[in-house]
Amino acid sequence: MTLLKVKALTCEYRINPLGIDIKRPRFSWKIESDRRGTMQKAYQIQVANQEDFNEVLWDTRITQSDESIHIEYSGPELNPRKRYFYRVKVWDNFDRETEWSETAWWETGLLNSDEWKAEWITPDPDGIDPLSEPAFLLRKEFTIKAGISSARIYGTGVGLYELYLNGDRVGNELLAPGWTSYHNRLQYQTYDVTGHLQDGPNAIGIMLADGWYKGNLVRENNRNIYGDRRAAFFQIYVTYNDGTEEVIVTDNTWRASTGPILFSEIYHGEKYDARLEKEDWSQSNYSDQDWTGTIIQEMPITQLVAQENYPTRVTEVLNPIDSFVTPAGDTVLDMGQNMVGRIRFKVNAPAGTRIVLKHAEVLDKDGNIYFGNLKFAKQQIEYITNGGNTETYAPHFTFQGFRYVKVEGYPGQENGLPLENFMGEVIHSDMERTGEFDCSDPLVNRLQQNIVWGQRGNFLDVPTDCPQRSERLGWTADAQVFIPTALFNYHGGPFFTKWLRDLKADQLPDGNVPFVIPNVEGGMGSAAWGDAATIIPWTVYQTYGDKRVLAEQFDSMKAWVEYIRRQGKNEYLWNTGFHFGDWLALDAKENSFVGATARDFIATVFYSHSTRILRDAAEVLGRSEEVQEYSFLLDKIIEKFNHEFVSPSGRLVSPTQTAHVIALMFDMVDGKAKERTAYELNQLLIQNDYHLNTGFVGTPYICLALSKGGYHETAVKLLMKDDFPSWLYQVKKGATTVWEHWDSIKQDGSFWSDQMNSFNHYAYGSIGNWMYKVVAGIDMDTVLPAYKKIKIEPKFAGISFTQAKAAYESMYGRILSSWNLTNETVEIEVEIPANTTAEILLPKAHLADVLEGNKPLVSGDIHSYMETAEGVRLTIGSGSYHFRYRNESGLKPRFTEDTPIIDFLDYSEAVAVLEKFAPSITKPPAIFSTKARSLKELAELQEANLTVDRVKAIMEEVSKLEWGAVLVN
Ligand code: RAM
Repeated sequence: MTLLKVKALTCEYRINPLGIDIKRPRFSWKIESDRRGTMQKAYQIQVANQEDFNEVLWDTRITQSDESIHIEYSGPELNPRKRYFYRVKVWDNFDRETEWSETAWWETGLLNSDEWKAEWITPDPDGIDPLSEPAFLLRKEFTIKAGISSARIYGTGVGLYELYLNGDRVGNELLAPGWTSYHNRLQYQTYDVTGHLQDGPNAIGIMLADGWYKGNLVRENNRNIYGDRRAAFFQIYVTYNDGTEEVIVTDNTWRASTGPILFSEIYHGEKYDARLEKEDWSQSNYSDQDWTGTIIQEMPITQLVAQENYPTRVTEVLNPIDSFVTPAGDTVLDMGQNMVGRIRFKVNAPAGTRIVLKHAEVLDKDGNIYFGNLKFAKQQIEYITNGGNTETYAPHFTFQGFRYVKVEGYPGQENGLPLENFMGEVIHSDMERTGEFDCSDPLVNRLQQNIVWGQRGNFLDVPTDCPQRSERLGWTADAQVFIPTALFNYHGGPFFTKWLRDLKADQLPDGNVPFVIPNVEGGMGSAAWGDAATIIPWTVYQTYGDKRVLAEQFDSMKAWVEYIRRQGKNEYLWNTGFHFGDWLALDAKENSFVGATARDFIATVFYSHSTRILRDAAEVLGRSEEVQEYSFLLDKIIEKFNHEFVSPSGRLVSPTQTAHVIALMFDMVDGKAKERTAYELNQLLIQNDYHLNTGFVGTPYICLALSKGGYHETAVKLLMKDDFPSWLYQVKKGATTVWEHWDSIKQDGSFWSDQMNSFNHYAYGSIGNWMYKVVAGIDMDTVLPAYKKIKIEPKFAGISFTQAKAAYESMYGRILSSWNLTNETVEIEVEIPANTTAEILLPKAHLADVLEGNKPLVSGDIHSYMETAEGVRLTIGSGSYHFRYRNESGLKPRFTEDTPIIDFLDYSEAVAVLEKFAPSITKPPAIFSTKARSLKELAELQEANLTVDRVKAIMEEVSKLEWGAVLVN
């Protein structure tokens, strides 16, 4: 019996999605096989009304095809509010046939606006001031007959809501309905509440707060951006066993009140007086006599769309690692990680006790908690106890970005805080984790973790710049530079599909793109910012093979390129208008945010980049006229660019790192000019002792451009730098997320200006893409997107990396690339999912020398192989492979100042290593254990009385062994 199985069925990227309004949903699946080289030959999908598949609604029959992602439903028109079941079976190239997959389902939401019977309601202004701060409570009692078969709630609110039924919270989603371009698109959510209802009387309750809709956003006192009234819009469908149905909707029979939430704001936090809790307010038989009525609020419903993104949820709970009193006398909790979410705490105190939590990201150099960088955001939680019992509380309609929490008023805090009573709930869009990267360097691994934490903190329904200060906006460049990294770490299909629709909705009629999406800022039009309009759909398409996103966004992409084209006098250069330039680059003039790279240079490069993407998208979508049109435009832009910005001998007019980086990265130069650009870039880095000075525009691509231009060693050196400015500098300064500035904390421990200093900005985390793609070497042949044709080309460099490994869960399944270098051998492991093929490069390998699974290469599973100047190139089918060959890369873990210190676990292990590398040593010296990462650092640290001279002497000694352990006699 061999194994061939269809697994991981998804509909519109999701497992069993509830309440989607896509009329032709798409199915994807993965194939599990115990044979190498498995390809799908044919598939069959069946869709049925019932789980038993007795009546099949749509049957693709056996369809000869190797497609296993995004197969579009094309059966009879779908009904609203209905669950459909589907299953898949496949045949492979070994003539095997699978069983039917496990049955999966999706359920439609409301597919047309006329299915809405509800009204928008809000408290009667005669009873409750509609502009007042406290969160509203809305409730309604209703009676259900016996024999319910199912029940659903569809609903939404402006600003944010929480839903309750019969005293229980419904669902675990937070900050619903999420943030969109509200006037154009407002998401509604669907809840299966069958289990919440009971025969007889029931009650529904809704809490309603300001949120992004009408709370503070952007600048202080900038309120009511979308509207000044909160409102709710809900519809309950109860279906009975006999097929009859009952509908309960929001209307003016609902009752309204305020409750314990006196104030709740995204930036500022929440104020909650537990004494004002209305016990049982969402239960039946609660007396709401003293509540006020509700009125119908005239608001459109045509903007309603079913939830598109993954819901925002608590995805992890962190326990504080410490609490302490600062020199200024504040009692502070340390969560050990700069996180985004909220604190849940327990307390037992007399009624009326006021507990205040103030959240911050860092401590200043004196060890005091630092609130300066929050700008107007208060990030403050105030809780007033009800008294009597142990109370548990976490805020409802807000989130904080913090590692440290100043606690005031907690009973007995002068004797230390009971850590077990505090929990850090991490909150973000609940995406599937798809990528892992690790390597032999612990600081690089910490950087990778910081990048992931940066993504978690800033993927809270929209991709934001930062999660702590009074900003937290969907800055387009930040999202654009980070998306390649983001899509390695997490599945971002639904997340970006939603955001792109908002981008399209907020784009101006002339094609101009706002700085932030959803657009609450006003500004627009900068190069590298607006280009999110093309880069993001293209990256989503490449990563997931999602042609629909591309088709949906095509007009928006084109409008952006055409917008640029109309700017200024020269159709082929972009040298007018406002641009952020190489934002926050270190080659900026004193007191300027903008790096030295000429802004028209950057703008023209991005004009070309967007045009190329548009051309390629047109190609994918079969729009041949546009292919021609934009190929022509692209050629012209590149020609003009060379005329304007490149000297006849191939020198760039803008002599900065960033200019060289983007010219290389986006193929602006060719031939000799390209070689020279790469050479000059390398020179610029050598002159700068391998330190970068790039900003938002250059940083994401600097290592990619170096590796691509033939200077991979330089790229690695850049990453491995740990003094200012570098990625590892911040890691060494204790960062647990990625900073906005290279010097958010300066070398002397002081901070960059309060005005704009986020410790959780993912833009510079864009280096992650290079780590996955180049260091570990997981890439794709872009002609067949979504990793249908995988390319694995690891790149070794220096002794800093002796090992690297990346795994990525693609649409087809898991891809692995892992390599390990020793003095003698190179080992490379790869995993290729079924229904894909891969091209592998074994760098610096000789054919005669390569073993796969301990055997010489033979054709078969290995489709082809040949020796080239770079090494052995192979094409293989799916499966796991283990290659081994002699290390002739010239990259041996030899000994230098930067040699990592190997931590031996025990004495016998050390002896074994010594025996292996220095057979002549009979009596091994003592093993020195140190916190230093390299000898150089050890010398700096002067641990255990080791003077620099002593370290040097040891280095000499050890260098003979070609091994990096620190050994002292
Ligand atoms: C800052 C944001 C963002 C950047 C803009 C230009 O306010 O934090 O990172 O894109 O400026």
